[in-house]
Amino acid sequence: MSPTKIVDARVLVCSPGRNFVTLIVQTDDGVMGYGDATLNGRELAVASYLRDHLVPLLIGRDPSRIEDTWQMLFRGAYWRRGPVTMTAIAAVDMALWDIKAKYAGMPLYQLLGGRSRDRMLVYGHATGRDVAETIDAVANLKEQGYEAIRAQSGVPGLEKIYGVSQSGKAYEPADGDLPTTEAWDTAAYLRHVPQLFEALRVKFGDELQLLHDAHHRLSPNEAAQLGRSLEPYRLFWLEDVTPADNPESLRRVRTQTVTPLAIGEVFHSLFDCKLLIQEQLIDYIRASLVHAGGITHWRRIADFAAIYQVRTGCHGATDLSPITMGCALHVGAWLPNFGIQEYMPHQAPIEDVFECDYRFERGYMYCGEAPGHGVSVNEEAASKFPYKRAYLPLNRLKHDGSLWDW
Ligand code: CS2
Ligand code: MG
Repeated sequence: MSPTKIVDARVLVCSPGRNFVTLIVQTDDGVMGYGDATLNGRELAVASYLRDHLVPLLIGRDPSRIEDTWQMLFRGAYWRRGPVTMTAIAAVDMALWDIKAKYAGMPLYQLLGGRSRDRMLVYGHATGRDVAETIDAVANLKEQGYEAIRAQSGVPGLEKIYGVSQSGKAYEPADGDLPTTEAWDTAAYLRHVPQLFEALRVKFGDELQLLHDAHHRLSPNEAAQLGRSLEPYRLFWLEDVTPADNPESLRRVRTQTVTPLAIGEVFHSLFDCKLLIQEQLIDYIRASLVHAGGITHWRRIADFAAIYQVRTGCHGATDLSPITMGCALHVGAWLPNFGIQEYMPHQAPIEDVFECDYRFERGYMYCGEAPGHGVSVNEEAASKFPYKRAYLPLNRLKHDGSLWDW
């Protein structure tokens, strides 16, 4: 059976614990496709882009023409790229792949070329206000079977820092109604991180894969210093050392350290990561399916990366909805150069709204066998969780209050 046309496309904004934007596309014979359109802290801009500008273009189209629709939305708009545009296009793309796979009666990975692996290695987040708390958090994840763990800890002298929850609950990358402010001190951070990893290696030995995220806060020279000082602890990767705007910064870092580098959660397209991949300045590309144009564009990034021996490490923070995770796992099951998948479990009451057929077990994730990407949304349940404005925090230098990279 082949679908003929799209009869409805609606945008759902809900906040079951945090904000998510979902595009629901429906065909004339009632098949539904779901796409994630969540851009943390700027959710309504994407909702409007979809409702006001893309939905009118979708009604009446043949949903099986995924490539042509992608080309129309990307090249046809004249104004290309940018996080809002690429997130909106991604939502349409995911929904259309979901529909195609449902018509085929196959799980999405089959349409992409079938399985290359049985399961996807994931890394979890261990955070603590100090080294001792981070050690406990790592021990807890190890206990759950994680083989790869990202470790972040509070830095002495800094009250609050990226990735570390103050409440003792899981860290959520979103603040309240208005942003809070964190204070930053690069020298204190550079002194502290090697001590954290020294303590972790002493405690857990050599086998555990350890990762760390510097969240775009260092200059190329500082990043090179950090990479070198972490070499004895053999990280799986060091993430986002410098701001992603200047890819050529990584040239300096790369020649100064052999610590593996990962970057890309703020990238929107292949054009953002082309130089990094081509010059082999990174080991892992971390763009997300939702912010980099969906399955159609993301697999082009991954294929391009494969030529240069760069593997993938898809962004998987809780500000991406389960739909993005479902798609990432199907792509991961097929992708020859898959590296690892980030996994931050969503918190309750998200399971009231999103139904997912993927699962986590002892350090790995498994995508389901249901036709499509395996994630759907209960619209009635979603309506009980209205949108709540929420911002990411701001970061300012501790000594003079000037704004710094977040
Ligand atoms: C992050 C995110 O997962 C990561 O590596 O750096 O938590 C990031 O801060 C958020 O996705 C921002 O929305
Ligand atoms: Mg990150």
